Amino acid sequence: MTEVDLESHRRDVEGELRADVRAGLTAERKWLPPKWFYDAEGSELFEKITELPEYYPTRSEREVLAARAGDIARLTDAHTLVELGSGSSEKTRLLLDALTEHGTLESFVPLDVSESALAEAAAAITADYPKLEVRGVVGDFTQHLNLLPGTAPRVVAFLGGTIGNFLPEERATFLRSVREVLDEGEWLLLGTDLVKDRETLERAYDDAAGVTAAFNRNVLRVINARLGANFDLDAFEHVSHWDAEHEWIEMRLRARHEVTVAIPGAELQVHFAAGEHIRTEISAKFRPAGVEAELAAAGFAVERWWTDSQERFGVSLARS
Ligand code: AVJ
Repeated sequence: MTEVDLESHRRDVEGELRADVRAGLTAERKWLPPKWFYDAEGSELFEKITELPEYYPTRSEREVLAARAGDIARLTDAHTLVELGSGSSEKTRLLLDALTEHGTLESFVPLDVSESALAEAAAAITADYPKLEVRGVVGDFTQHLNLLPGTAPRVVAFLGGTIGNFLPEERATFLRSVREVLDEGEWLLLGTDLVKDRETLERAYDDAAGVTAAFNRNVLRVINARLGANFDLDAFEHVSHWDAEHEWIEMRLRARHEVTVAIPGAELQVHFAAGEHIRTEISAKFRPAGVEAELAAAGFAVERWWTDSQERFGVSLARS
């Protein structure tokens, strides 16, 4: 495989995990941030999720990007494509192809918390786009936006519906911080999964093959590995719940029976009552008017709004 240089802004991963575990597992209602799913194994499990029959968002978004990549290239004249939470960058190739053909693109800047996923993606893109400058950044998109390289005009792509992992207030803060690092006339390309019936949504997060369940439990394996904890993964049941009031999917790990877990690396003992759960992820679903309003509140003007043929997933192209 091609070797690539990555720039890393993740300085104290153990310390960050320790702080998150202490905050989340001592709370009245236990929770953990979803970014800890994505070690090498978790990133691979997520790639498998994207291929599941029940998990439609990846296919729906790909349909939109395949149809609109040429429009995106023409409208933006992008010199730099930045991708936040890039993972495998598989769908991004549609954008790279269109922007390369359009003739403006100079560099690609994928940013991800998973060094393994990023290294693999950056190497594959470097090999397949020899004229492109690829500058992978290992980092957290809530912390490391101000360090993004590349010449203007830039397009910041935040795809897959990952914005749905934020709570509404965090979302507003995040969108404003993206707007702040961009100059006037630069772009945000945002993927948002749309509100739909409960069954489709809950099944997308609870597949028959159990891949999402393994992905969910992976956060416990990460805590075991990094903080020396003794979570028994079989003691926790995977739950996918559509919260119709907040319009988000909530993934939970529910204790099948009473259990006490030791987490030496966080100097913590955590007690679970039978049936008590940890909220491990929210995945908010959107309505078109809501997306536009949130982008406007952050200082973006939506220039284009596209959906797939089944109107399951929306993609906004917004201008700073
Ligand atoms: C990568 C955050 C977009 O919320 O749909 C998939 C993660 N979690 N199945 C999503 C996920 C469970 C995914 N994102």
